[in-house]
Amino acid sequence: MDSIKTVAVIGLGYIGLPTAAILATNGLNVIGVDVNEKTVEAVNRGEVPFVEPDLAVHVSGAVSQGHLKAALDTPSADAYIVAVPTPFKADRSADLSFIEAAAHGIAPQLQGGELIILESTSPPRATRYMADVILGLRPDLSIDGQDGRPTIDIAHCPERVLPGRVMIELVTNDRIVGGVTSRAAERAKALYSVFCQGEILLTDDVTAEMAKLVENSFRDVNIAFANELSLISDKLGIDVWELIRLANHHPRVNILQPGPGVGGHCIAVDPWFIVDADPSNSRIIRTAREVNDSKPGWVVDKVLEAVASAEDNVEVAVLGLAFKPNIDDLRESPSVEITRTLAEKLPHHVVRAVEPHIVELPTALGSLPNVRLSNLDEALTAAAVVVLLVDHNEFLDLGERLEEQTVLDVRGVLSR
Ligand code: SAJ
Repeated sequence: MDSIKTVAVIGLGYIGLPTAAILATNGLNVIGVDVNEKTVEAVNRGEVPFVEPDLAVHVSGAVSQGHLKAALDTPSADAYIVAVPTPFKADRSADLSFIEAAAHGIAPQLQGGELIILESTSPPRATRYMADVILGLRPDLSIDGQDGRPTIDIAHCPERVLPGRVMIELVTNDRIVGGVTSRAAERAKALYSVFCQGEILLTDDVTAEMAKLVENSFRDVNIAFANELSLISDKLGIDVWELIRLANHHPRVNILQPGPGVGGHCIAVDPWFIVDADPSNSRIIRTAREVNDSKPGWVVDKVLEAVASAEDNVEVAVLGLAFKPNIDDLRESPSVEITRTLAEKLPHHVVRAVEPHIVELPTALGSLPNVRLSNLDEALTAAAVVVLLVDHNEFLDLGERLEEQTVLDVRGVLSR
């Protein structure tokens, strides 16, 4: 149906590079564009600038076959996929400056007939905003052929892959494709069909933007419910883990697990885009964010209470810094925030952080004189107060080794 032979992927991060590589290994000519010179050089050598299972073999194969190249400037192409960051600003609205910059790179290259897809997680109407920026720079083009102007097709196709399983989920997950026009959606579907074996579901651009945000908000709201139960249970003096286990025996109840708060750069961010789009109606979504964001502070207060009722200068062991089990990713991790706050509030106590997946503390912790990266044995021997923050496999069978210390089990590991 389509004559797409060359694709430019703007942004060679966790999503852009895997997408570029998989398109290239499926025979398309792909040029990856990034502002980071080191990333461009690494990809052109066939190397990968970050760790993701199976990505390296795809990139080196595609580069050596001549199907994948990287560049600093946006080239002319038949299709463009924009996969740049959309962080949130201090007022929690989305920062669209990277999308604007991508649009400025693409606009001068267009001749009419191109397909432009936004993949970045975006607030409602960001795709239309990108279209407006491009058409503002290129008034000779149009979306609908009005006044005989050549057309461009614009769609949103949010990524939904789980880090660590990207190369598998890119192929197997269903995808939502939202077109600014139905022709744009059909063309985007044809392009993703090159590698996606899941169902490709078509809708409009704003519904596609919201679908991605809603998926992550659904998780956030349900985790907030579990975190709220953990506070109420603590007040009532009952075990929240037992409570949830019992309630989940009901055929229509499935409560998630409480924890130290929500980490990562998706679930803790995306709900704010919905709140920003409609503040007065997003009451549950906003409250859920606030409940989850307040959980690290509650954990800190509990640890401070335990330390206050122990002898002077006891050491504190914090088990786990990653934002979820069995990974090394510390980004937006509530455990890092808890460890930092504890170290600041307890300047005369040693805080031992145990994180089997890292060899060096992140700067936020390494710069504090009383934080040490310790192995598990050292920490359990030295500390009188132990805080279990991440359910890494290494921490699942500690039962007998935690009998002497005061233990705060924030993940319910000991109740399993
Ligand atoms: N968490 C809890 N209790 C739970 C489940 C999770 O406290 O019962 C916490 C985790 O410990 C972690 C955070 O939530 O701190 C998020 O972890 P996660 O594994 O639920 O999700 P992410 O952030 O790694 O990936 C999510 C996924 N979205 C959904 O499951 C709806 C993924 O599919 C998306 O592609 C990704 O966000 C993204 O890029 O948006």
